[in-house]
Amino acid sequence: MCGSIDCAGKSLDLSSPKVMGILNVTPDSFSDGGVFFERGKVSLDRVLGQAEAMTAAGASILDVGGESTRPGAAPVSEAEELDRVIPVIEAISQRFDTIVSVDSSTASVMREAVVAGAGLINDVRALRRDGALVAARDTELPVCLMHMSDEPTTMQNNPQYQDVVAEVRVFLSDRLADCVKAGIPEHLILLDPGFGFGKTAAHNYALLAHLEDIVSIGRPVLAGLSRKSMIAAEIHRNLDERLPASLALATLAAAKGARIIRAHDVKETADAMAMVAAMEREL
Ligand code: 7PJ
Repeated sequence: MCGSIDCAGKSLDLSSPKVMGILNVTPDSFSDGGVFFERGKVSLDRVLGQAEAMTAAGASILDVGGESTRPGAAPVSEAEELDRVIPVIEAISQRFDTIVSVDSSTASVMREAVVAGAGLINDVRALRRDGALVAARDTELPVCLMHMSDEPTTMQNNPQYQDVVAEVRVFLSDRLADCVKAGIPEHLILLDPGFGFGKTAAHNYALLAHLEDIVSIGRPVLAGLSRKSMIAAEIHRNLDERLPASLALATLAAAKGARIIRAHDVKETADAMAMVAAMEREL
């Protein structure tokens, strides 16, 4: 059972599963790219409207990202990433009590994000970029370490594992140990198997089937399954038709012990998590 984590003064209670709402301030994310852009610039009004709606719908965390990590996405410059996310983090944290996480692998973005009011770092590269580990440690924020083999540009080119669950488990426990050795307190670390990042549909379903093996590392697990292509591999649905399957995957992950579900559809996902919480009260 997970307790609470301090996110820059805001408490995140993980005794029941929580929803992280996705706020992509990118022009090119795979399912919601460009929705907050107006004439090539991020529209703060639009982002704040969405932040308010997600908060009202039950999001415990809002995940602000300025780099698209969809397969084959073009890399973004550091200056562009700072420009996209820092004003958004600042604006949201000034107005809402919801915890803001910064979805970034870039050291300077992490350092500026904490000043702007971020309460959590979400790094799909698990602090492997130059300077990221030290930057994350210096912020004293909780950090989510995600498994990704390779880089987004090439990660879906024939991903191969002998035993995907064992390999992801070893990666995450080694990374956890490295980060603790580098000075990040263990109680501030979350883990994520990285659904869809350098994995076939079968790899993703194997990770879901054996999610307990990731949970058993002993840190809270975050799962991002919302609208992902593992759904389309089974049922050929367009992005806007993947909500029921996304809720099923979120519910399965939470029932297997995931404590944070990263989702586009916050209200529906929060309702699903309330059902998991109700069941867990009787365990
Ligand atoms: C994830 C993420 C995920 C974490 C993205 C998408 C692709 N961060 N960022 N876990 N996915 N921690 O939204 O589908 O699964 S971007």
